[in-house]
Amino acid sequence: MFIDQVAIKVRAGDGGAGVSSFLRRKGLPKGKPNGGSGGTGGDVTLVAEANIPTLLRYERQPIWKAPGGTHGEGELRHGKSGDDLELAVPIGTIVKDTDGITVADLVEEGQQVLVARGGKGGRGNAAFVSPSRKAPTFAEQGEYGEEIDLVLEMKLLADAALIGYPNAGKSTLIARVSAAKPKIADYPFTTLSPNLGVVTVGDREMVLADIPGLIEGAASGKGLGHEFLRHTERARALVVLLDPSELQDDDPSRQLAVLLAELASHNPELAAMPRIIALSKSDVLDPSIDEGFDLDDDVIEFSGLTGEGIDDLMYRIADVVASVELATPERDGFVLHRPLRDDFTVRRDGPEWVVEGIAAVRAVNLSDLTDPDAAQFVSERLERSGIVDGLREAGAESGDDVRIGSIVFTFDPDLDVDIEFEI
Ligand SMILES: Nc1nc2c(ncn2[C@@H]2O[C@H](COP(=O)(O)OP(=O)(O)OP(=O)(O)O)[C@@H](O)[C@H]2O)c(=O)[nH]1
Ligand SMILES: [Mg+2]
Repeated sequence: MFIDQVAIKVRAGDGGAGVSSFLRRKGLPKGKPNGGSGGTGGDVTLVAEANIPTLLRYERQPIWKAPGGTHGEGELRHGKSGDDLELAVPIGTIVKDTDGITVADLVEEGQQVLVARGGKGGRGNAAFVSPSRKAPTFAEQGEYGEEIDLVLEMKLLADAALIGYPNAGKSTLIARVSAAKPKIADYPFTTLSPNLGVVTVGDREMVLADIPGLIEGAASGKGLGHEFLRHTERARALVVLLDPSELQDDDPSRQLAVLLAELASHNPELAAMPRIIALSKSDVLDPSIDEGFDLDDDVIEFSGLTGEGIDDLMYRIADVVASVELATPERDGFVLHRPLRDDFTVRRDGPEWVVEGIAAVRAVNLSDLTDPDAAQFVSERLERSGIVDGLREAGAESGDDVRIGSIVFTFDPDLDVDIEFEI
C-alpha cells in the first residue's frame, strides 16, 4: 500500500511531579526539606529517514506518545527524564498543522523537527527554600506534555518524473534503465503507485519516478485522478511519454494536448516545468507509413522493448536536470520556528474570569493549594508573572471569581497574599 498522506496526533511526555519531603533525624520533629524534582517528559520529534518508503506505519498507528518523566523522591532524588520519541518519516515529508500551515519540509536524511515539547518536571519542596520560607511543605506538579494534531504529506524527491497515458510504456522504460521492477501489462492502470528508479547516465546518477497513468478528466477524478501528480511537483523535469501504438484511442499529438491540460489544471507550475517529450514504442512505427500525427522534431523516439533511442533519451533527461540544478542548486528543506505561545490570556466567561496559557498553568501547579504556605507562594507568582495586573487591566474587581484550569479563586488585587482557593 502506498500511503502518502496521513493525519496523526502526537503527545509529548508529562513532567514528573516534585515531592515534598523532610530529612528526619532522631529527636527532631521536622528536618530540612529534601524533596526532589520530577523529570522532564520526552519530546516528540519527526526525523526524515531514507529507509522509510511511505507513511504506512502512521496510517496503521496514528497516535504516538512520548514517555513522561518520573516523580522526584525524598533525599533530594530527582526523577528521570522521559526518553524523547523520534518518529521516522520518509524523506520528502511535509508536516502541516491542522490549519494547513506547513511547519516543516524534511528533504534530507536526518533532517528533523520537534513537534511536541515534553512537560517540565515539577520542583520538589527543597527548591522552594528561601530566607523567608525555611520549611516549605509544598512541591510543584509536573507540566503536561504538548499535544498536537498534524498532517503528514509525502512528496517523492525524483529528478525527473514520467508522465503519460496508461499503457504508454512508463514502467517498461524505468524497468529497462534502472533496478526498479514494476509490474508491466497491456491493461490500463497497471501501476497504482509511483516507483522510483536510480539511473546511471555517464558518470552521474539521477532518480526517475514512474507515475501512475493519467487520462483526460483526471483532474475531475477520472481514472486514478491526479492525486499522484503531487509527486511530480518536486521533480526538476517532466518526461512526457506519448504512445503511438494501438493500445491508445488518442493519437500522440492529442495525448500531448490532454496531458499538458491535466498538468495545468492540477498545478500551473507543473505545466511550466522543463520537460522532455518522448515517443515510446518506436518499434511499432513503420517509417514508410504516414501515421497521421504531427510532433515537433525534438521529440525523442525510443523503444523500451528493443532499447532503441534509450541512451539518447537518458542523456537528454540528464542534461535538462543538470541545467535546472545549475539554475536552482538547492532544494532546501525547512523547519518553521514560530513565536512562542502567549504566556497567558485573560477572558471573561459568564460570571468568572478565565486565565489561560503556560504562565498561568505554571503559577498554580503546586501539589497542595490548601496549604497556606503554598497559597501564599502562588499569589506571589500570580503577581510576579503579571497575571494580577492583567486581570486588573481586563476589568476584574475585588471579589470576582478567577479560574485557572480546574482551580477557582477569589480575586483580591490589594491583598494579594490572601487569595482564597476553592478547588
Ligand atoms: N511494442 C512495444 N510494446 C511496449 C513497449 N513498451 C511497453 N510496451 C507494452 O505496452 C504495455 C504497457 O506497458 P507498461 O510499461 O505497463 O505501461 P505503463 O505506462 O506503465 O502503464 P500503466 O502502468 O497502466 O500506466 C505492455 O504490454 C508493454 O509490454 C515498447 O517499447 N514496444
Ligand atoms: Mg506502469
